[in-house]
Amino acid sequence: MLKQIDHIGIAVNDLKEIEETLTEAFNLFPAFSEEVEDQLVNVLGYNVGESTIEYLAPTSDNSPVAKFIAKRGAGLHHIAYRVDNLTQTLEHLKDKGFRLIDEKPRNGADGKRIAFIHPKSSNGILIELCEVTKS
Ligand code: CMX
Repeated sequence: MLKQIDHIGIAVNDLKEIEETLTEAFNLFPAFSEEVEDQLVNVLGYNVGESTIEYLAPTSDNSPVAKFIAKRGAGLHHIAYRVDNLTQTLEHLKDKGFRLIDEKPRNGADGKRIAFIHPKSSNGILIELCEVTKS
């Protein structure tokens, strides 16, 4: 059902600082940078080999990422798994009794459709499921 780890999400206060550090340390440049209005975050995405890291900064005090940083500090926020059919995967999890944050796919960064499983239902780790829609 899971194809691969799509990305790791890291909550930060300041994307500019992250960008400067990664450029200075590794000569690494972002693969994409965008605001995801639906999630109240700005996202800076890096590809490292076959892996992707998304740095997330809140765009409002109401952002889930702002609440996360206030409560737990900056750091690992979620793991995202890629699936073939997100709607079907959500139905499967719902049938199994998992607590879903999103019962239907929403728009995420990098043109993907995304949905989250509540961390209370997944051993305290926030899991994102995502489906790649662009070719
Ligand atoms: N990982 C693990 N646990 C988390 C968490 C995270 N990222 N975020 C919150 N929690 C925990 C809290 O610590 C808290 O646990 P305790 O009750 O044991 O203290 C519990 O979840 C409830 O947290 P809360 O602070 O009361 O916050 P909310 O209930 O308002 O929201 C959550 C929590 C997970 C439902 C909300 O953050 C959410 O909807 N997340 C999904 C969307 C999201 O994170 N979007 C940003 C990224 C978007 C992107 O990648 O594009």
